[in-house]
Amino acid sequence: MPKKLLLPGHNACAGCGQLVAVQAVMRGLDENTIISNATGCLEVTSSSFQQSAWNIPWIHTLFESAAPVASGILAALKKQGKEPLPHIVVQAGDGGTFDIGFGQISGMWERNEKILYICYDTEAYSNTGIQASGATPYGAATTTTPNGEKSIGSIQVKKDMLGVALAHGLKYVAQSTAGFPDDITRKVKAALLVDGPSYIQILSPCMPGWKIKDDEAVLMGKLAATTGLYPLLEYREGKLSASSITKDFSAKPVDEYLKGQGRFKHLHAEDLKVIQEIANKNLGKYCL
Ligand SMILES: Cc1ncc(C[n+]2csc(CCOP(=O)(O)OP(=O)(O)O)c2C)c(N)n1
Repeated sequence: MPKKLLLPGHNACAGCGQLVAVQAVMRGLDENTIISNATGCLEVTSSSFQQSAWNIPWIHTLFESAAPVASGILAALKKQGKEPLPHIVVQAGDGGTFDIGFGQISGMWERNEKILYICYDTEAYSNTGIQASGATPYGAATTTTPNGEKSIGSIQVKKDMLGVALAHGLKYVAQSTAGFPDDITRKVKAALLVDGPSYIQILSPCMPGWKIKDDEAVLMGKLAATTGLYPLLEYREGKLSASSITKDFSAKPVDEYLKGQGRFKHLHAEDLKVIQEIANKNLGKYCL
């Protein structure tokens, strides 16, 4: 039996989409792994003081420093002549990735180091009470973008972090969702084979943030992909090499994904049209 890298006993919400994704990531790694983990839900729920659910070397870093800490670990191990080098993995939420750690990630990618960066995208700062981040989608109500008489919630368009990663020349960039754990595990294994930096972004439904039921995280992860809003993607050497959107793909209407989530329930028909348009664009952009 392979060693379990994240043990039972963490205190994430029962049914947490991020934890489904994390367990799928861990199945793609092995015990020769060191993790640099930014502040956020995953860090808080897996390492309450005096306890840790981690069964491998794991370091909690400042919110903004997960990437440079990973670089430092790699540099130190190289200096020591460590062979084989462990897999160096960064884990962070979308707040730590799209916003607060953004500049430092760019520096790490510039250095062209063999580090796998995983972003668990809950589309908000979940741990501090669902504030909007650069990953929050159009129309979502958060505590900093509340809906109201004159507001539909967030009016920003989600930042294209995959595009940012590709612009740094990464040889492996992928996207998945907690609705497809085997896809996540496969992508982690593929990323580890690349000689250089890699980035995987995983949509991780959050029950309190999305206002969904405890058993709906995986369903929402599936619907995100099958509506075309969050397709499963893989780029190798800068080129789209795998996509859940193919020429004969027939997308479900976005309403099927949005209607089950409290964060979107205030939206009107004209707002849904805007979101449908975002999905339609994806159907063209990511079609293989
Ligand atoms: C520099 C800095 N700013 C803000 C905080 C407060 N803070 C701690 S966790 C957190 C939310 C993390 O959000 P995200 O990175 O999206 O991860 P999630 O909790 O959603 O998994 C915030 C804002 C902090 N610790 N450090």
